[in-house]
Amino acid sequence: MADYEPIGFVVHDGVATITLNRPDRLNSLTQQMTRDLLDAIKICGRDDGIRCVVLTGAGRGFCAGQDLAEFQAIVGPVSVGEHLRAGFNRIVLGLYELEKPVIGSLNGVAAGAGLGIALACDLRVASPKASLTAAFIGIGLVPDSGVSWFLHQLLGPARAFAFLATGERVDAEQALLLGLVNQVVAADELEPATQELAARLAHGPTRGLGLTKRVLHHAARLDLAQTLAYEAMSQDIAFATADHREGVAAFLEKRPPQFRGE
Ligand code: LHQ
Repeated sequence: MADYEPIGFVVHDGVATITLNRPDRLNSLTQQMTRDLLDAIKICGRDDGIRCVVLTGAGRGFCAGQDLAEFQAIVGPVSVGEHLRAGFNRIVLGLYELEKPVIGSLNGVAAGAGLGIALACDLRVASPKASLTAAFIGIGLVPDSGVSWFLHQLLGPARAFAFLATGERVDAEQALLLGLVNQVVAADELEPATQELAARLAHGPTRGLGLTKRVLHHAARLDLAQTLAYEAMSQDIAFATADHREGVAAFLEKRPPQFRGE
């Protein structure tokens, strides 16, 4: 397996844990990190042994978005749009489209593109030390990395605009109230609570979970009739899995199911 320096990548018992690892810069993203993160996401997609992905940050930040110092040095030959298309857009879509559950374990601040990456995860567990800010407006930019899309979905247009226009930094409890995170746990509980949730998901019916993710994504942009059709089509696929048969057998035999992700 590749040796990731600016990011950690550990696989244990079906759970891949990716750790953004530039703590002195709040894990702001360099080109190297972006490439390594894309590699790690690709491995997570291809390896059937990985059944849940955890994304977290080392130190006191989750991810402060683009490394602004590095960007000063690289912008010019490469436009901002090209930079986004080649990097952050692929990270965000990669996480979103991964047909496995992805947990964002928010240890600290998520800002700018780092917020986009956090919101591209399916679930967010936060420490009280976590905070969320769009940050773009602070440097005169518009939201990128999917932040406008996710906030529109999670907050609705008015609250999304307020959050984006003010660059407000919300703490974990506010984020919970707003529905931006699923759960807040004590700082020293973040890792065990995240890994416990990840282990549960990694022992789940992986195809069913991946399809559930896909069905929800389609429901966000289809009308009811189209969603019903898409659900029915997806159910044909889920119905044909070994995990479905195991789930029914376990129910009838009154025992816990042993899902194998098949
Ligand atoms: C950083 C960063 C950082 C470098 C903290 N870069 N050093 C797309 C395309 C093109 C261009 C631009 O970007 C994008 C997408 C984006 O992501 S745009 C948004 C970029 N991110 C930001 O604007 C956030 C900048 N950071 C901040 O506003 C604050 O650092 C936050 C609110 C995240 C955290 O504040 P504090 O907790 O007070 O920490 P701090 O500011 O003291 O940061 C700690 C260190 O990390 C500090 O360095 P120092 O040498 O003074 O200890 C910061 O300079 C460094 N750092 N973010 N993005």
